[in-house]
Amino acid sequence: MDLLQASVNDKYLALARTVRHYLMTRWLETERRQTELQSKAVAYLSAEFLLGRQLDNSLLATDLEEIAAESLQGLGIELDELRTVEVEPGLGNGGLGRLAACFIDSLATLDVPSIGYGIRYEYGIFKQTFVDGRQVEQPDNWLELGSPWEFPHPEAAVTVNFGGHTEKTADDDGREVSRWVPGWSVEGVPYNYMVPGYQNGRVNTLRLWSARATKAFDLQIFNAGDYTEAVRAQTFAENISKVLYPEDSTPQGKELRLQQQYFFVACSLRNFIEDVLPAGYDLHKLPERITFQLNDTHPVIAIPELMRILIDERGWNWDEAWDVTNQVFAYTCHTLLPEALEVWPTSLLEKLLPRHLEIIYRINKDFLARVRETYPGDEMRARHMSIIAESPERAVRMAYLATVTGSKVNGVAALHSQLLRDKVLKDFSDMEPEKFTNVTNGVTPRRFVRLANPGLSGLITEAIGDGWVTDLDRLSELEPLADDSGFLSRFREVKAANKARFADVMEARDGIRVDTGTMVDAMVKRLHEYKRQMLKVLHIVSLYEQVKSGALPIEKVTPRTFVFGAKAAPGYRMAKEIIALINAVGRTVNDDPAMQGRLTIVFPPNYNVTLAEKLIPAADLSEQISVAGKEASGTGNMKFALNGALTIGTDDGANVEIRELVGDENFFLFGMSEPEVERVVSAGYEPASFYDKNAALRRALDLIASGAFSDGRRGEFEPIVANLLEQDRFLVLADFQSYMDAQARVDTAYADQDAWTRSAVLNVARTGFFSSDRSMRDYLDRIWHAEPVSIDVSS
Ligand code: 26Y
Repeated sequence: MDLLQASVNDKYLALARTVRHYLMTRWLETERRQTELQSKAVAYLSAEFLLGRQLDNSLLATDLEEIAAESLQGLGIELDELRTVEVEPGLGNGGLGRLAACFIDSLATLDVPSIGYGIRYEYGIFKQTFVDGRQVEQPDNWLELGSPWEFPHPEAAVTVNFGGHTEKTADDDGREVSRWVPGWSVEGVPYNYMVPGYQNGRVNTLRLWSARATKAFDLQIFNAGDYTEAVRAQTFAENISKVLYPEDSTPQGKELRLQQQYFFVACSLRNFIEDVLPAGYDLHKLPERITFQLNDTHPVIAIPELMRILIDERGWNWDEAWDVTNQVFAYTCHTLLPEALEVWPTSLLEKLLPRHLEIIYRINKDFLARVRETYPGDEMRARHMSIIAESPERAVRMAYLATVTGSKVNGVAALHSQLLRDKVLKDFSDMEPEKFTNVTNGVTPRRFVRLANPGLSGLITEAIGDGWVTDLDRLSELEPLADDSGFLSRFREVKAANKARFADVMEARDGIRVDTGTMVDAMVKRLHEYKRQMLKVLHIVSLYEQVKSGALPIEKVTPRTFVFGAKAAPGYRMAKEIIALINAVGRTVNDDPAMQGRLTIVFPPNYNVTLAEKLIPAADLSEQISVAGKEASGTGNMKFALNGALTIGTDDGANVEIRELVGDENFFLFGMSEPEVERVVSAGYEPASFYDKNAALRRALDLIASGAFSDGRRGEFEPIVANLLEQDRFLVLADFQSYMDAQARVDTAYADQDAWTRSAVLNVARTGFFSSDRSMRDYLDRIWHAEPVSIDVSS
């Protein structure tokens, strides 16, 4: 095509194809090496991979950025313009999906043979828009303009069965065996993505599955002459990979979701066993060759699937199959909310996966026998530990199935893993303590420092060299520079430039004005009551109320830009109300001349990885304010700290470890600890008593209830206020004063810019621990026991 006629998208696609072509040789070489060596590998099974844009990451991994920019310039094309047209693949909800993306980046960079398995959703996480301040969801048609980073392999499609029934027959030796007679099937088509290591010549694979109707299915109906029915069947099959479920933490017992889970897991196991392993591989040796890491319970149906393959398809006996299955799976739990633990009704499993249900029953029977042997006469314990729940309906507890089967079970931060052992999975940990371990989460420094923050990266590299990009502990060498005034002022300049860049993005993206002279105070994460965006709202409303009532002179208010980014699950009523409230408060406060632009609220819609990369480097303050004991880890907290924001946070998730590392004096701790929360709740928490006792809190809540943010309509936010006064499950009111006090300390600290910048530098210097490279090393040591294999780059 003629360059003059090429659209920006054409040019972007051309560049993407050039870069991927360059990576291809390395990809093939990586695969050749693995075929030759058959080293132990890791398969990361995850229903979500929240990848973010690919072009920048690929240019960095290949070190082609400079060359690309120059050659494009020669053609009169700006690389920066091409970057911005890429639509990010939003194939995840939030933390869990983004973590998977960080992990595969680190595995490739550490030279570990590994493969990611997931679903190629045609529609990713919905696009969030606001209409009158309320969230309205739009489909995310991310494939619309073409997707240059994927390689479809329709010729390698695999068949996945569903439904039908089981039959009892006898095997050759006359033993009774069960046989699955499926009712219907679909095909899974693999789409491969390259996962390049950072400038090391390794390119691993991410294999995402897309569903389509089977030929047999088509043919059958074609022969029956029912065209309409044939097309309907097609649609039915393709629905399986159509859309990412946007609920997080509230599992919906939806049949389609179970279909998705089994679909991708069945495709992945079959692909690994039949296509990745060499022909004739002795599956008894499987544990030497692979660990299947289960990213939460979403892929746990892989456990009975492997048992079924070994027993029904390979003719193994139960004990042999169990022995291998036991060794190849490990399970990561990402939650502490009891309501977030997935449970599948046996009635649904019976209908969709009858043979798997039988296998689960048998696993449970053997397990309960072990429990009774260990704890004779303790029937209560056996009932509690059963993989099968009996009420409210008979259902399979997927977390228990994973715990019973997995070689290891890990939580995602030190506190979280401790709470898993002490509470959520206590009986299991008492019985098999050595099974439980912790691996604190991490984030990839390539995307979230090197790419997102070129200014800071340049400054760091100038000071300590560029080794930090793959060895983030080396950031500690920056520590002495926290007392170097020259370094501090350059650090401040970088922050200022990042704020200017963020302001430009906000203007271009949403027409939102950001005052770069203010403190950027950011709270970005899914909207959830336990994360407590409400607490932040009460802080803002209270400041506003104090200014309006004359209690606080406006000149005393530290100029702040409060940035919110948050999607609510479409069916989560209260979360959506809170979004509406944030926007309503924003409108009122931003438009009030009395505020003189000192307090500004910006809530860009559709917060995603791409926006995170612009916001995080610009932030001064990171809000990590969940009620203690509910946020498993958090990973945004790590990204902010690494980019030199100070944290205001509770003693929750990985905040605990961040604070330990950066030091109390560089962290604004507030709120009840987890044991305190526990005590308050069991003593019978009465939120209204805090309202009664605390005048500032009362005034803030009354102001919301008065209609001040809803054009006088008093009922508008009544559900929120009533919920806080009557229930307040997440202790917002109980922590309010402590939070206000901590925010006052933030203001005081921020007033001394030298001291603040020093703290910011120390945050960077002391948080190298949170590299996902370190997380991967921990998984390798504690769970996977696989070794790096280097790829010869000269080829
Ligand atoms: C079952 C379905 C409804 C479901 C879908 C997505 C359930 C959960 C999720 C996602 C959970 C998630 O993102 N959890 C977060 O995982 C992060 C990575 O470990 C943690 O940092 C974070 O604290 C946790 O909330």
